[in-house]
Amino acid sequence: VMTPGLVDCHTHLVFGGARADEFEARLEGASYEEIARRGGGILSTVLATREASEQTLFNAALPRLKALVEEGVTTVEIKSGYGLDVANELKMLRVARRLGEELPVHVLTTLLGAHALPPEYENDSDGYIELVCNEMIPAAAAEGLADAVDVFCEKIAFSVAQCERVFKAAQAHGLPIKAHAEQLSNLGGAAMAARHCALSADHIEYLDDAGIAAMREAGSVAVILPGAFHTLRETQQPPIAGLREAGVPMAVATDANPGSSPIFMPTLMLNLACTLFRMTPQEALAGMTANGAAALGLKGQGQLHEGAVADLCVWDIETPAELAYAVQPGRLRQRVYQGELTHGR
Ligand code: DI6
Ligand code: FE
Repeated sequence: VMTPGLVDCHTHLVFGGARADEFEARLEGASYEEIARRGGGILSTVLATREASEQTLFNAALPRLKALVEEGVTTVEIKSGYGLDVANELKMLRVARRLGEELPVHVLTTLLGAHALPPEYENDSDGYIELVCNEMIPAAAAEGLADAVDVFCEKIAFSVAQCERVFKAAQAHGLPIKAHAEQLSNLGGAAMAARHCALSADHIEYLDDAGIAAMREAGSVAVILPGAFHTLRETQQPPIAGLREAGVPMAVATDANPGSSPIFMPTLMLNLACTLFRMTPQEALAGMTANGAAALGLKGQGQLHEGAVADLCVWDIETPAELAYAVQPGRLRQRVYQGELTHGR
């Protein structure tokens, strides 16, 4: 079976440290939210990422990206969001750009400065949002380091109003926007993002009908992230049937990150999207090809047709549905990137 090269449109592949301790704490009953509130979670990765040199971060991220590439990914998005100051956010984005120069994969970078509140801004989240808007976004734009800007709109992160400020600053610098929204609660972040013509709203387990309507209207892609749902043992399902009925395009991505989705296996996400959320294997595959591309502003890519970009995978399977059906690494027979054979013969 030949498919377009896989598009993983949502990852946090660049980070310092690891969070197995937090995994254990959650198994003993602590929630993701509780761990974040006591200074663990994203903030523990921030400390490790700030301490790491650019080279250390690059060396750590390279095998993660290799794992994706060896499973057929030809386009990947990599977010910052563990630096949370200008220098460290730019450092992360530089590492992401370098990764794309090192391996045969198209890397798009996303500035996620508004991911969590750094300790030095405790009790001053508006002050931090000003830093993101007035310094971080302009610096990333000036150096050409960001292809998009993302936010984490959540009670443990930033409010809808704060995220809206970030979006306005991004758009003033000509950068497209996207949002982590409705992951742990329904704040209306996805609808607000849609009103600003966001490329995508991601996670969206708690998305309501008004959010679906706003996304349909704006043409925003719904990025479904079953790895985080699985890892955090969540129970609130994203509204797949409603999205399907409304015709909102659905993407599927790994959300590969050290906390909520330490999973670096794209085809497993196809399987989880089907088993956990009852997406069809065809929807899941479209989610990691054409709709993943659309979530990155690459409309028309991630497709097989004459004249399309020659990013292709040939798999040792008999039908496309098998890609989602079996959890089985090693089925990629050939990988073609920009017309060049990069795997197999
Ligand atoms: N939601 C996520 O799933 C990632 N970021 C976010 O806002 C998780 C990041 C982490 O836990 O390190
Ligand atoms: Fe994420």
